[in-house]
Amino acid sequence: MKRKVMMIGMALLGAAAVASLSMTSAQGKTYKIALLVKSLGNGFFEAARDGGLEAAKELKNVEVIYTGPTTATAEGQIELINSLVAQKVDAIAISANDPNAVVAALKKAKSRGVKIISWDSGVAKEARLMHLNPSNTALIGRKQIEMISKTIGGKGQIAILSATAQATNQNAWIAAMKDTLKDPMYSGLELVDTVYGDDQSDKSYREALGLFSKYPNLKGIIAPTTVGIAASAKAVIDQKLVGKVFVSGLGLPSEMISYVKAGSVDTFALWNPIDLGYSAVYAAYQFATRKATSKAGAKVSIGRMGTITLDANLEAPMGDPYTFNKDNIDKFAKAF
Ligand code: RAM
Repeated sequence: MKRKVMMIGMALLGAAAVASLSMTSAQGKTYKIALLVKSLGNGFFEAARDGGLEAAKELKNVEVIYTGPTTATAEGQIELINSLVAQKVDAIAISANDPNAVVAALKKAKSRGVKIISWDSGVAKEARLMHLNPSNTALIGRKQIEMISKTIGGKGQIAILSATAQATNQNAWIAAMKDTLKDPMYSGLELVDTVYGDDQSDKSYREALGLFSKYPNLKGIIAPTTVGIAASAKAVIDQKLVGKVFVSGLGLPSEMISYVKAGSVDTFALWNPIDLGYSAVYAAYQFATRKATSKAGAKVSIGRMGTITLDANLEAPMGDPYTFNKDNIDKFAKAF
């Protein structure tokens, strides 16, 4: 993926790499906004970082600090939250590995004047000013059942291969999938298992192999994670199960293109992660500069993506997901 990013600062923050773009306006303050992700080395978050840097460039008086632990753990994020407070950031936009475990650290940050929002994977309401969902949660869940059902002809065993067991976003999507499965329309699908690859390629790959041996009649895997879907699709090919087991879920077109062409994936979905990172930084800036308020019905600008309205839970979706298949993947794989 070709991305035009200006990285003029690379430093180490604990175990985490930090990319920063500083654009100081002629006069006045530069706002330090941390984009704290679940883990480094994940293409989804790298695309979101590029969107965040784009927002910083547009807003001019923003420095984005992109950071995350090396593995997707709450402990790693807590350490980073404490470091960010010491660095006197103005805002933290977090995609959380656990909705509750990071709350105490975030509250401490808040008491030091740091504005907290969550995006992608949320934190408990008490610890944030708002949460930016990529899309509507129920819709994302339903979509994934629809996709696999269509591919396998509405019949057979399916399994879910998720990220970490505590991930707020995956757990909400899995709950929505289970709700969708209650629809008589999907009575031919049998959900046999849910396993966790922790957003690590090798663990996800091993979990996929485990599913193949435990369920010889398995027809489909839904992986609501960009790491899990790519690892599962590779496992299907390596095990020569193309045509027998199909993988669907949420993935990056740039990472999935070869699997779609090889036939282990028919359709999958995602929103634009660049837009999501852009929107997260833009929204965090609105709170840091006191242009937005944290209350139900309040409107928050997300720049070129428009304006979102906070619901009773102080959440808002960015937009609708896209669906990818062999007919459109070439075009999208160039973007993210
Ligand atoms: C992984 C992460 C992320 C999720 C995507 C779909 O990259 O778990 O939080 O939104 O998948």
